Amino acid sequence: MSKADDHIVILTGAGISAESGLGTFRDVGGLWSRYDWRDLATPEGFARDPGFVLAFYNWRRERVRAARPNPAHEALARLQRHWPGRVTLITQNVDDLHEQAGSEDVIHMHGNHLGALCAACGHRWPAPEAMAAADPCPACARPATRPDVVWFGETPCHMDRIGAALATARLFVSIGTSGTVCPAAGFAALARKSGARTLELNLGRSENTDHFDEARHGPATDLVPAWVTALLG
Ligand code: BV8
Repeated sequence: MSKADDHIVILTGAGISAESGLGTFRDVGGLWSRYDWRDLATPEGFARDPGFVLAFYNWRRERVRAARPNPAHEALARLQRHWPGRVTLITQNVDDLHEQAGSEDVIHMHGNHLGALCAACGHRWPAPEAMAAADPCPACARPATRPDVVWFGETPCHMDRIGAALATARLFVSIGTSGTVCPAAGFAALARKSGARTLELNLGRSENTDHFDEARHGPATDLVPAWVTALLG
């Protein structure tokens, strides 16, 4: 593949940031094996105990601040710079390591934790270092501050853009995701339906490895730079 009209669509998950020291969700010792996602990643959990949820996201925001992009993030930024065709980068991650590596126009379908959202009026603003439930919204002044991330049962962001990208993909590549969470878990099958070739780069078999024409298993910092170098020749 090297034609200028070849559109590559990439989906990343927590696994691409694992070697930057950020935890994944469903691996052994992952976040959802230590905390109950119903308490921390649902609107109901936030309504029950906003302080607990905000403390969790403050802690994760602090860890992202200390993290640096790894060679897998850097390789994708290199691909975006040098590939003659379109590259659409979709991430389920709420960290900003793709942007720190130089990637542009990253589609954060589950939001991004550098943003704050008012649960009352929908106003968005840059997240403070530490978010507190009593923080007044800069627009409506009501104490309804929450992280600008998508929780379970909420609608993912940019789904129109994502659907349009999957419909014109020639190659769909999934990197570092367990293929557990919908609708992202269905993207490979959608891309395939539009005639795309599908490739999985993941530490191990994901829940939807069978949706892929090819699967390479190993650490992202090995697989992704090698794949990008081979693609760019
Ligand atoms: C939606 C918040 C409708 C942000 C997260 C029953 C009840 C309720 C809901 C549902 C239900 N059944 C289905 C649903 C829908 C639900 C869902 O899918 N639930 C599943 C779990 C059953 N989905 C939703 O609710 C979504 N909304 O469906 O709305 C809709 C749909 C379409 C259009 C309009 C409306 C919203 C989902 C968002 C949930 N938000 N977190 C945050 O705090 O981060 S969940 C969490 O999971 C994160 O967002 C994360 O991004 C996401 C996916 O996880 P992964 O990234 O894949 O991480 P994981 O740990 O699972 O896997 C890591 C992988 O990396 C592993 O495979 C591992 O092997 C690999 N790896 C590890 N190290 C490395 C590596 N790979 C390479 N190199 C390494 N070094």
